[in-house]
Amino acid sequence: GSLENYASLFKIIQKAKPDEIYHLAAQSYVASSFDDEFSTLNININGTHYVLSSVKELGKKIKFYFAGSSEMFGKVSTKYQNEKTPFNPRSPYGISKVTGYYLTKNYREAFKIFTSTGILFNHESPRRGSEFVTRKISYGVARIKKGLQKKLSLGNINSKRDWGHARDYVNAMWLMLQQDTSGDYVIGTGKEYSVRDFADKAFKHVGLNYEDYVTIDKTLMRPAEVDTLLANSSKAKKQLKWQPKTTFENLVIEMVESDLEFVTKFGY
Ligand code: F7E
Repeated sequence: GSLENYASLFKIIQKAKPDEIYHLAAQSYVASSFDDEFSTLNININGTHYVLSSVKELGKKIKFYFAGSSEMFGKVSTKYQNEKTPFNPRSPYGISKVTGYYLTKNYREAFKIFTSTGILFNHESPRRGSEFVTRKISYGVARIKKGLQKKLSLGNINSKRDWGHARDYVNAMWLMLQQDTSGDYVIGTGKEYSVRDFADKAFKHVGLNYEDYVTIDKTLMRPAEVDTLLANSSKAKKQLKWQPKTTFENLVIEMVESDLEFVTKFGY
């Protein structure tokens, strides 16, 4: 199916007769959303609306999960963000997710459909695409260690994120749809590290110093940056009994180890 095509989504949902829908599909790369605002807004907003509308039209008791994002908080004025923190998005991507959040909420309130939004902070793993900074670093470190690359160019290495492991976060999504009532949940680790910290740990893991390899490329800086994001997941911990299991250190090591294995096996 295509998020740009209501009929295709409707037909798939009609045919599959799902009990639960996890709507994760989107143009999810924040930097690209500045280059092509129109596609990002069209795909992310209309795509979400099409899935929600199909659920409503099909009249089945489908539980719906919407992938919200910490990018909805954007430029924050509080150290920690929870479900009550005001949204202040800084990118077309963030704006599209705020709209998706309100669409999801409105279908819950107006049509009594079980719809929940997970406001997920950055979640990483070896499966992350290399356009995102964590995988760019882990892959770059592996290539540098194996002599395939000399330098790693990055943008704003001072920006801070609450990085968790995708495996833990998928578990949170599933838990949200196993509840008796729907709602919104902030999902993060409650710990914050900079891009620089990630690079430092990743290079250290293979016995190198990031300062000898990282170069700063100003063209990788965003027109409007989100400097810091840090989750307060008390609601999820209490209501979903959810706890993140992977530490930042283990996340970095898992990603670097996986890329070392990849580079050794395929040679690129
Ligand atoms: O950037 C900085 C960059 O592209 C993280 C998506 O899954 O999480 C993700 O969004 C930070 C930013 O992820 C480079 O400026 C420095 O401050 O890995 P990212 P993101 O923008 O935080 C949220 C929760 C989502 O919902 C999104 O879909 O790292 N940074 N140097 C860089 N970022 C990239 N990509 N490349 C660099 O070279």
